[in-house]
Amino acid sequence: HVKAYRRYFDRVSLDLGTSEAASRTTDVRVKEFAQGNDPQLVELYFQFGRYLLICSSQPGGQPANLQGIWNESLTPPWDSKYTTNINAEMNYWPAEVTGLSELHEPFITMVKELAQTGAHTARTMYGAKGWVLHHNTDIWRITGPVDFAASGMWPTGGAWVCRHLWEHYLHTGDKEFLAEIYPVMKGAAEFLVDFLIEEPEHGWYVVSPSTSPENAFLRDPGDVTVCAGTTMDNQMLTELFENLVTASDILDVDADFADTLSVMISKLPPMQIGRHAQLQEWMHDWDNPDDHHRHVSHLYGLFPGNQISPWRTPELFAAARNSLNYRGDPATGWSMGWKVNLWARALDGDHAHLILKNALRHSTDYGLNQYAGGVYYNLYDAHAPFQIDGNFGCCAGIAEMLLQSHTDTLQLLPAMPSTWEAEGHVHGLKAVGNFTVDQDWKNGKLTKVKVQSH
Ligand code: FUC
Repeated sequence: HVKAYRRYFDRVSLDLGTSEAASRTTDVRVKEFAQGNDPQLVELYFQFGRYLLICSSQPGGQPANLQGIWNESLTPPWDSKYTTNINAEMNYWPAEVTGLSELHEPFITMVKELAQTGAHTARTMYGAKGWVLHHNTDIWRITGPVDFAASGMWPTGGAWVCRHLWEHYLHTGDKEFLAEIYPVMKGAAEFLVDFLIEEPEHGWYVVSPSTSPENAFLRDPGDVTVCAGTTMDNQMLTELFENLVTASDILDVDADFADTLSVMISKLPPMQIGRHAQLQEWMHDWDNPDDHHRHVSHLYGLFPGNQISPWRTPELFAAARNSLNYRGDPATGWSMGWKVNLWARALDGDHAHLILKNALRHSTDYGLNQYAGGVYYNLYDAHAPFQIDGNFGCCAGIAEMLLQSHTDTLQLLPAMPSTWEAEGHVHGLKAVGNFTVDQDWKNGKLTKVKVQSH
């Protein structure tokens, strides 16, 4: 076992410094983390996340599900499946950046299989071309709406899972792989092009009906607003269409379809800033600053997407930060995993670290309470009971605090919290363009950087 996991594991080494707390047992360290000084626990949590992916996502097997492979129940929460409006994707956020690229394979294969079952659903349910995925799938690769009607009818899962195909290409530069997955990405776009309708006010092309996953602007518990043209849908469609235009150019195929997509991009609703100086979650200015919902879907463009950045879109960047502040810090396990990444992309290391403190709070909740966050003593993430996405989200978030490469640049130590500054290193993180980056620092300043191109 040691030999098998070390093969992948040893590619990345992280040292954030070790304090006296590291000599205590894990239960004590978890209980004391928020008050004390224990940077090594963050390092452990990061490496534990990588270890969990190594052990739950081997090439040729199934992708890690809501419990990875560690479900103990015959009636687990959400059937221990794959929720595709955040959770399944979050499991794979660490794959490329933390040097585990080939462990992305089970997820990528699942996407190829979803393109087959999803073509049937697109045809029979909507009379549409291409393939569709709603908010959930399972080992049989179901693609129709399930669970609560409004949550289940979100029709843009295909765009989100396709981002993983593209990320794998970006991190490996493997053009044969790009040629292989191009038809899958194209099929996802064909469905969306077919599905888009023109809204009457501005003439924008919108996905309708849809949702901003699981959220509502009118706050009755359990409500989900069914509407048109949500910000997340627009961001995901823009991204998928742009990636396809780039791919068609690289592969020298489908110039006509690329032209269609370019026209479509220009007709999608733009991201908008609302009356609370927030990035609007919906096409209309409906956001409520007291909304602390766990999903932060409209911030997709900040992370995992790259449409919002301080130098390309400074106004939207400021608005996204405001939205993040309004949403608040405490949340369910995976939601905090997302927020670590978002604060890292907002270039605020201390805030990202504050979220980590909340995420590493000890959870005493072993029942069925999805609002419980924190971790158990074995460092499994609590979304009571255990849900593994929070482990993977935080793992990716810690990497994101130390290296970013989503804007055609390498950002070295972009969101370093003051508590880690004394001395440390991170070696082996991977960047877009197939680079391995080693960074050493002292007193908050880089002392050595090694960038290796593959
Ligand atoms: C989404 C989330 C829930 C839970 C479920 C598996 O529906 O909103 O919190 O994580 O997936």
